[in-house]
Amino acid sequence: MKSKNKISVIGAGFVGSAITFALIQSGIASNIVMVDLNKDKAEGEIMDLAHGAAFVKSVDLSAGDYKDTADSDIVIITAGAGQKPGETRLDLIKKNVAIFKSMIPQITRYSPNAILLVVSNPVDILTYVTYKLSGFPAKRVIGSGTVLDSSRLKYEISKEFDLDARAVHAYIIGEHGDSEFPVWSSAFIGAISFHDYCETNGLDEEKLKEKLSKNVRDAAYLIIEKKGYTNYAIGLAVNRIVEAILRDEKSILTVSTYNSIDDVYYSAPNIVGQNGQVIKICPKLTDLETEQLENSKKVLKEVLDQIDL
Ligand code: 6V0
Repeated sequence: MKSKNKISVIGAGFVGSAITFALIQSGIASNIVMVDLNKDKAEGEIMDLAHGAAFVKSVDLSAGDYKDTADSDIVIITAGAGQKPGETRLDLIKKNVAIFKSMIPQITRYSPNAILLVVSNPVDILTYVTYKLSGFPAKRVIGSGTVLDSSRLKYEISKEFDLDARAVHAYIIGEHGDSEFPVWSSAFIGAISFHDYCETNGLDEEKLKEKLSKNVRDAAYLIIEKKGYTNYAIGLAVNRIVEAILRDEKSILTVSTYNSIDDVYYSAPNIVGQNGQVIKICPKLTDLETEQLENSKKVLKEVLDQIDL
């Protein structure tokens, strides 16, 4: 690991703050800069976080402007507008694309060698937009994608089977959104396939798959219904991606990456290291899963076709 790791977090809202909190706890960064249109918000968050100095590893925290993000190793983008009443999903996307058009040139001007890690939603669309606007190689522009959703799936399986979530290997792939789906054919509990585990334990596999998939798909909606937003688990997920990059771990994470054949960003298991994406290593899919992935790409392409870049 390099002796100095500089990370900039753009957007000091619920998500940007939770990510920064997770980064501070993990001690992975030596320097974190927060930028927000609302300067007071960024300053307030940084002051609050900085007062934990006595309990965490040394880290230089500041709120600033784009020039203060210069030479970042990673720039995490969480800024974005929220959906207003009466606004369609497409209106919101167009508004966020406009925000990205103003933000990305300022980020790339000061950190031409950074890895850009997009978290703002719709994450696959905005990661594509960031790739196009930045002119960076695709491997250095990645989205948090379905890293959080895969963690939700591992959690659901682990609760069902009363196991450690870290013993579960299972992926949600495709769009980070309604068309995402679990790759059940390559889900493993330790070294035992999900299918074999269900069979050995006399469980109704199809019923379980349906229940667990639904719980993952509904998770964000349910949390938003109850508390208005989601932030802590995405904070931990982004910290995990940052660790994989800065430590050059070559970890396998379902980040959103570019597919040049279809000209679209979507999530699949990817090896992640110090240069960003190393390679996509999507498992062999069943016919149904292939169909689901094609549908997910189609959903994303249809949105991209309606955006002017
Ligand atoms: P929030 O609390 O409204 O924060 C957004 C912040 O962005 C605010 O502080 C704004 O001031 C700031 N902002 C707006 N425009 C600009 C700009 N031009 N430059 C700098 N800052 C700006 O939202 P929250 O933090 O809850 O969510 C942020 C984004 O993350 C949203 O798009 C969410 O949908 C998305 N999430 C993505 C997840 C994922 O898994 N990818 C998970 C949760 C949320």
